[in-house]
Amino acid sequence: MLKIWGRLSSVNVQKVVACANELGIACERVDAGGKFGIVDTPEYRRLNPNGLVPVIEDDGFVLWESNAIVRYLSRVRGAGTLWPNDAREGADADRWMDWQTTSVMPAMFGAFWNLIRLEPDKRSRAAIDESVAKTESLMAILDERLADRPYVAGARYTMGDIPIACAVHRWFGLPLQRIARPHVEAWMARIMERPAYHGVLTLPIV
Ligand SMILES: N[C@@H](CCC(=O)N[C@@H](CS)C(=O)NCC(=O)O)C(=O)O
Repeated sequence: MLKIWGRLSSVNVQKVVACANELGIACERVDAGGKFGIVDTPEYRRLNPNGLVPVIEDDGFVLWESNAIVRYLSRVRGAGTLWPNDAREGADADRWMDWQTTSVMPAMFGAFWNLIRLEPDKRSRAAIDESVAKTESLMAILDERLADRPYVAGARYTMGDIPIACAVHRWFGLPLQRIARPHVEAWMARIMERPAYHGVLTLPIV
């Protein structure tokens, strides 16, 4: 059975669990990271020398990096569904996955960290403002993308939607004023209708 290491409060773990759920893969999840610890033990470091979550074990195959895991599960279990068989559709899905990791998460980090993880007296207003400005400019790009298609790679829900959906869920959950993004909001409503996200993106942001 697929084993997933990682706490569900992690956006990167959320991606993997939503992907496994979507594909109907039976799995066992072990809470690790954050208050659960484990990630600094020698046993865990043998699985992931970075000491981060998530990690999967699939019949002896160990893999870390959340988007690589989403791609792997999609490729082996979701060919033609989550994993597009068409090269251009696949590249398109890939593009939004990379964009989530390399653009959206770094932009959003300051707002998330200051508003959720730090005590009020430790927060930096400047860091929050800078993070919000950067994230809003990225949300404008996503909103435009979703203006004339239901999912990021086109007409179908693919692996490309998973990481950015988990990131946008976090963005929408931050206690701050956001610019209305009607197309992103409509897409997110479609995402949240999928049973794969129930119990995953329905938890409080901590
Ligand atoms: N690029 C990595 C990042 C993994 C990462 O930063 N994980 C965070 C949680 S989102 C983590 O393990 N933090 C330490 C902890 O939870 O103890 C991935 O996408 O898997």
